[in-house]
Amino acid sequence: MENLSNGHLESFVKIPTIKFTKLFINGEFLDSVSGKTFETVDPRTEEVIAEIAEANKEDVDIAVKAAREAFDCGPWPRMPGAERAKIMLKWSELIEQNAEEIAALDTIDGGKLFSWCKAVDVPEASNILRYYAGAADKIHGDVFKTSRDLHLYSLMEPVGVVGHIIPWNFPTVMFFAKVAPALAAGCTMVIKPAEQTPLSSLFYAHLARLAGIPDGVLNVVPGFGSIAGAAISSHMDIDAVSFTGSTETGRKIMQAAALSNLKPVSLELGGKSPVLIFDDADVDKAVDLALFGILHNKGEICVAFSRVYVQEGIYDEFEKKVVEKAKTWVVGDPFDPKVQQGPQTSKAQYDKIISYIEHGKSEGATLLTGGKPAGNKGYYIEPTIFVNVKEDMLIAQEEIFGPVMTLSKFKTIEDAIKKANNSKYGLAAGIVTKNLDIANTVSRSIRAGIIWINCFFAFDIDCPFGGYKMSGFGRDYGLEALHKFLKVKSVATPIYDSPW
Ligand code: TXE
Repeated sequence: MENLSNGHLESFVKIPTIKFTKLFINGEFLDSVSGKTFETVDPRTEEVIAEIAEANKEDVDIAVKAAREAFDCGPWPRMPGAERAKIMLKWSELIEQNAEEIAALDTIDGGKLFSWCKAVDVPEASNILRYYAGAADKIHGDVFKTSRDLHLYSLMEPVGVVGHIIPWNFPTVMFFAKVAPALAAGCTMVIKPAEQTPLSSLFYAHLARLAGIPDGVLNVVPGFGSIAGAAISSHMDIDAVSFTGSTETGRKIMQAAALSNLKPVSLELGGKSPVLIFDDADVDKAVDLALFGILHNKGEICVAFSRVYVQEGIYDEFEKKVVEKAKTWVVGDPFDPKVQQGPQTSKAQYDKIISYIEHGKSEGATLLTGGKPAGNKGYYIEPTIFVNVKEDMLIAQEEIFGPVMTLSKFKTIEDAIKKANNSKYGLAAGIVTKNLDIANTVSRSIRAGIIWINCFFAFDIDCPFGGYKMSGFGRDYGLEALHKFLKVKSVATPIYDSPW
C-alpha cells in the first residue's frame, strides 16, 4: 500500500489548521448550551483532528428560532431575487479563493482524494451556487385562464424555515445541493452536517458570513443524528426537511415529520446500482468503467456500480481483466496524487464493509481479489471482487457502501433487465453497449432515477437527481430542486364587481 507519511506529503500540500469548531447560529460561532463537544477523526491516521461543539435539542431550538426570526422579519425572503443572487455569487467566489484549504478539510475529515476535491467537489460547490443564483430572480407563478369572471393567479413563495441533514460521503457537494436552491427560493435554514465530517460546513458558514448572508438565514449545527438530526426532523417550527443518507434513517425522518407538523420531506437514500455490460462492449473500456463505478470515493457513493452484470460472450475476458486491473489500483494516503482510493470515512463504515465481506465469504460467494484491510493504520480496504454471487445473497441485496463489487453473468436482454431490477433500491443504473436499440430498451425498462449509458457519475447541475423505490423521493439538482423549497399560493379576485 502506498501509504505515505504526512511529513512527506506536506511538501506538496499544506494540511490546514482547523479554524472553526463551534456551532454557527445567528451569524456567530458559539459553544453548545451544554458545553459538550465530540471528536472528529482523521481516517488516514485514526487520530483526533478537532473537538467540535455538539448541538443537542436546545441548540437546534435556538438555531430554529434564529432562522424563524430571519424568515418572518429579516430581509432575505423579501429581497429582490437579484439581490439574493449577488450575495450567493460573492459566496461562490470566496469558495473558489479558498478551494485548496476546503479540499484539504474534506480530505482529512473524510479520506476523500484531495486532487478530486480540489478539482471537482469544491468547484462544483461554486457552480451550484451560481446556477441557483441565476434562478433566484426567475421564480414566479402563473396566471390562469378561468371559466368564471375571475382574475386567478399563483404566487411562488419560499416554504419557510428548512432543515437540511447532510451525509458524510460528499460533505461539500451535498451541502450546496441542498442549501443553494433553498437560499435562491428565499428560505432560511438549519443545517446539520454529518458528525463524521463537520469541518468544511463550518468553513462554509464563515464564508457565508463574509459574503453577506444575513444573520439567522444560515445556521450550522454539527451533532449526532439521533439527537440534533432528530430534533430537526421532529421540530414543529421547521417547514420542510431535505435529507441524504441511509434508507433506515430516511424512514425515521419521514416518521418524525409525520408525527410532528407533517412537514414535507425529500429523501435521497441508499442504492445498489447495477451496470449491465453487453457482448458488443469494448472490454478494456468496460473494465475501467466498472472499476471506477465501484471504487471511486472508495465505494462510498449512493450511485456506486456495486452489481456488475456481464453478458456471457465477453464474461471470461472481462473477469480476467477486471481482477488484474483491481490488483493494480493504488490505495493509500488521499493527499498523494498517485493514489486512487483513500481510507473509508469512519471506523463504523470500515467495520460495516469488513463484516459484509465476511458475510459474503460465509454465504459461499468466491472472493477473486481483495477482501482485506490494506495497511495497518487507517481505515483502508482493498478493492474487492466477488463472483459466484446468488441474487438473494446479502452482498447482492444490501448497500455495502465500500469498494466491494459483485460480478455475475447474464444471457439475454430480458435476463439483464430482470437482474437489474431485482433490488429494493432504484437510484442509478449503467448500460455499456454500442447498440442503440439495446441502450434505449434497457434504459426505459430499469426502474432507477438516473441511467448512465457508457459512462458513470455523469452529472450536470441542470439535471434532476433522485431515487425510485426505496432510494427515496424528491430531486436534488436542476430547477426541480428549487420546487422543494417553494409553496404555491393561489390568489383570486373578481374582475367585475360581481357578488361572490
Ligand atoms: O447514515 P445516516 P450512516 C448509507 C450507507 C451507509 C449507511 C449508514 O449504506 O453505510 O447509510 O451510514 C443523520 N434523525 N448512506 O449511519 O444515519 C446523520 O447524523 C435525523 C448512504 O452514517 O443516514 C447524518 O447527518 N438525522 C448515503 C445523516 O443522517 C439522522 C450517505 C446520514 O447518516 C438520524 C450516507 C435521525 N434519527 C450513508 N440518524 C447516500 N444516500 O449517499 C442519523 N441522522
